[in-house]
Amino acid sequence: MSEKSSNSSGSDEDVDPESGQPVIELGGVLSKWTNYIHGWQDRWVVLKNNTLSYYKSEDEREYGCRGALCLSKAMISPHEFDECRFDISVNDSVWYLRAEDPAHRNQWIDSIELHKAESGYGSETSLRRHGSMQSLTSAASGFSATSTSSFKGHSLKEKLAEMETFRDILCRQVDTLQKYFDSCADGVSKDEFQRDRVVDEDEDDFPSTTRPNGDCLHNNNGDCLHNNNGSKEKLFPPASPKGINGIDFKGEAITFKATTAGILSTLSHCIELMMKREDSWQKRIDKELEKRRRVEDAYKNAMSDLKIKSHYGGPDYEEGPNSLINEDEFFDAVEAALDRQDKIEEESEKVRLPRLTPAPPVDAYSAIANHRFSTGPHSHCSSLSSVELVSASDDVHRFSTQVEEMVQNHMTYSLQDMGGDANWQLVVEEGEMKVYRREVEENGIVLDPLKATHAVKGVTGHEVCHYFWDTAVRNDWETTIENFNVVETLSENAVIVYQTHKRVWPASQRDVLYLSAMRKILATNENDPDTWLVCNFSVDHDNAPPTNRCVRAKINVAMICQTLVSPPEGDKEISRDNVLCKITYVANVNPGGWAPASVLRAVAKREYPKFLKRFTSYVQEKTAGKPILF
Ligand code: 9N3
Repeated sequence: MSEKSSNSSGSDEDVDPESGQPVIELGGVLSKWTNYIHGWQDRWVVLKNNTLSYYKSEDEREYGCRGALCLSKAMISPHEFDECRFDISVNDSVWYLRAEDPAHRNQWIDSIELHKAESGYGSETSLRRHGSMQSLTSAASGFSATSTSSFKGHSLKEKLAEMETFRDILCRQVDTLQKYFDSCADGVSKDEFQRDRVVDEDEDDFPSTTRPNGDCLHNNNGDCLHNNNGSKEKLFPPASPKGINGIDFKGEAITFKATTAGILSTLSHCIELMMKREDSWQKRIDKELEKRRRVEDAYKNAMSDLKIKSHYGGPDYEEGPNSLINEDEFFDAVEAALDRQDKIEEESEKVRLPRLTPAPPVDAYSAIANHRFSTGPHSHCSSLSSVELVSASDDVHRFSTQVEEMVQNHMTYSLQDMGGDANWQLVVEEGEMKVYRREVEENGIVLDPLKATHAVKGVTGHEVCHYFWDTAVRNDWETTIENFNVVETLSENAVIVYQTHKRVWPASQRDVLYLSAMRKILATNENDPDTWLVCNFSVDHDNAPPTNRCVRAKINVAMICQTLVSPPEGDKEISRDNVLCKITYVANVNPGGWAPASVLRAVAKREYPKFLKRFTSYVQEKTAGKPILF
């Protein structure tokens, strides 16, 4: 579609006879207004020899030009609104031209102006070789043939420009007509009226083109062929000044002009309004789009939340190496679960009847007298019968050696003062209770050994150990267990227990299978107190339920107690006011599984002190007002 033509300087075809310089010819396609019927038509326009001429197409140049304008007195006016348009007028003749785009229009205007200056007044040689002429030559290659349809309805502005063109044309028509009528009325000769006019042979209404010889072509009747209407008929017969058939043509024309001007201003007003509306709609669309984007984001988030929630309780959202919950979420969830458990506990505590207080001990004295040798819990202590617990030899079973070893270890190591050992850190201190731990991890599993010391008034070590060991009262103080059962009773002071801990979601549920033995260790030195202890340590057992639902935790726990008796005043009997139980509680728990370290540590820090307080208070409560069991 794009066409160009130029005789570059140096071509020997055309040489300026005056300067001897080659003549530059520029050509390109422009849309040219023809008439109402044919509208804008692509034409091959040539700029040469101070003349702008046009041809139907480049190929049809040989058939001669359809019109030409001498540029000497030509006025070039870029259109006010239509950026592609420019008009060239010489006297009353106007060509309405349209370039492909504003850039091309400007190039055309520039080169026509330059060409004018060059051929008219300028120093030709300098201008001829002017860079811009060269660049125009190449720019001309970009002048493309623009079809009429491409201008249709592109934008409201363009429509307005077209309307304006219509109006210009109409006005000129009116002027022409008026002149015609005026001349008819004044009896002015047709020749005079048409003096500058040349017939434009093509379909174009405008312009009437100046011919080099200034002649006007006439038909056989002597009328000017050109009538501005495209029809080559005789227009009107000469008429009176009042107009043909009494019509006031002048008045009509004025009205016509005014009307069309009104139409234009109304249209431009409409455009303004429409543009404003377009702006506001655009803003609304932008807003809506932004809203939509936000809603879509929210929707996406909600969906993924829902996905997570719908999987909660599923394997991906609980404890495990591939858990989708991060440590913080895990932590929060565990805290929340423990809080819930505490609350439930509190509620059930409120409705629970006061614990049944068994009958007071039968023989408090003998208990005190005998405590060094053989002590059995009093009848009030539990359903268990009195047990002789002097030495391990009285209590033989297949785990005896293991128990003995555990007991010895606890006696040797667990009772050791950890003062000065920087590895032990005090985590909680509340009254007499001090809780320490040593941070130990093995393969990412927290094994932190725990050690707590406590001094509990009014109770003995025997009592403390009894309540800690006796499964019959386990549910009275133990709040972390969901279920337990004695798998085997090894002897009167040794049992194998299987227990499931309450699940602390999202951590997996734990169970423990352990041997629980109670022992009294006589002091070697008469001034030292005897030691009562319970040790709970994990063992295997054939009757134990399989670990299917739970993660098996391993424990090695000891409750080690020594009773301090202060001498009673005067000849008073020893009362509970005179006894104090020194407790050393050690716990080594391997929780197994994959629970995050921070979570386990937080649980330990929270649960151990809670257990110690609750348990020791329970023992105090249980023994209060009862004979002392030494
Ligand atoms: C922990 C159990 C678990 C976790 C125990 C077991 C535990 C401790 C004390 C037994 O003194 S006992 O022998 C009294 C008898 O019941 C004894 C403590 C830590 C986390 C505090 C180390 C397993 C339950 C659990 C807790 C948290 N599972 C997952 C997260």
